[in-house]
Amino acid sequence: MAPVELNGNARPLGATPAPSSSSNSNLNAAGYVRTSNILVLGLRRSGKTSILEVVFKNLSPKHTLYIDPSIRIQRLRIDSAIPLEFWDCPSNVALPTLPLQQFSTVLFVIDMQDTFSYSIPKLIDVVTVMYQTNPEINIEIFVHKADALADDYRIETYRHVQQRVFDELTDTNIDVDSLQLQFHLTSIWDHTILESFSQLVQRLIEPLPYLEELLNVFCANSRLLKSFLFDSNSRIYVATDASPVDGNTHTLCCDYVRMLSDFAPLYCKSVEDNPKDASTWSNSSIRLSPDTSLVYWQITRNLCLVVTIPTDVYLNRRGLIEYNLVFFRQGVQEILDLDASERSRKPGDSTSPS
Ligand SMILES: Nc1nc2c(ncn2[C@@H]2O[C@H](COP(=O)(O)OP(=O)(O)O)[C@@H](O)[C@H]2O)c(=O)[nH]1
Ligand SMILES: [Mg+2]
Repeated sequence: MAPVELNGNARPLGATPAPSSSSNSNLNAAGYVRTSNILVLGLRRSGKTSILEVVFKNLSPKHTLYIDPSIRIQRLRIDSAIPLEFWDCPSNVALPTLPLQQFSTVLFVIDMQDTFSYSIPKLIDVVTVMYQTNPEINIEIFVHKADALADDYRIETYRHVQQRVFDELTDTNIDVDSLQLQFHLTSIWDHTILESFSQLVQRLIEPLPYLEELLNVFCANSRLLKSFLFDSNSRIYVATDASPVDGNTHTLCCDYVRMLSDFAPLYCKSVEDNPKDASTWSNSSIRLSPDTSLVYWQITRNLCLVVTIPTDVYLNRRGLIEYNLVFFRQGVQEILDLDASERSRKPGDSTSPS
């Protein structure tokens, strides 16, 4: 069986460049899984713990006022499309005491309300040390608490921070052109934090091009307007199709996932017992306007797909779309299984996954 395009041509989703699969459901049995470790740094009170609590523990932003200052490193393990581990460090952590070669990303948080006289020199020190350890490390700079500044001043300050960081980096012996450095303007009070985290996590997902290609084919075959593959708990999107991300659509999709996740436990029983039985997975749709609908499908235990679609297409072709969805879900599962089996191989183990 092959998925069907709504314009009539059958086109197997399997024709995407997805790698062949090893469907191994017991990957952790050997006790080894390579996680992607993210070092979270910044000055005291810059907002590090708040960010992690809001994104991964669904803490309401207003409750971050009561978070105690971190006095020791707190490790937060997240099982999303890939296993992640965040190391939330107090501001006085000594970098040489950490296993620096284990980190694939540094997330550095700068408080926008700050004078930057301490935060930027500290950032430059961190980048210098991390670059010496691993020149390919991803440096993600969250210029944070954007909500606290007025619109005009916010953009000006954001540019000023970027300029100062680049100026100071050119005075070091780092090859700035080869540095994997990204700036994000963030606030826990809006969806910028989710958008920025999505970009951070996507850079760590090795099979991302395959997931994106699956989404592109699914969108084209099913006449979807926009699609996001979300991590259901955090509402980070782990992949999206090639069409541009519009902030309003993203916000709408995030809110929909949040609303459904909040209500789901009241009405449905857990699918943990039989995670591969698609008949028990949830789905939901809502008509946003006469012309556009929003549709949600659970894809795996942790992932869900949220799409915008012309309402008439959804009403008239729902059967075909859900037929295509079967292949999409299968493709996603195969890609994740393969990635998981790669991650369960010990370093230096040359045997290919079975
Ligand atoms: N206005 C505003 N305040 C924030 C934001 N993020 C965190 N905060 C506040 O910053 C303070 C310090 O946060 P905390 O997470 O403890 O900082 P940490 O020391 O870097 O872990 C708290 O009072 C938070 O409410 C934000 O996006 N906007
Ligand atoms: Mg903290």
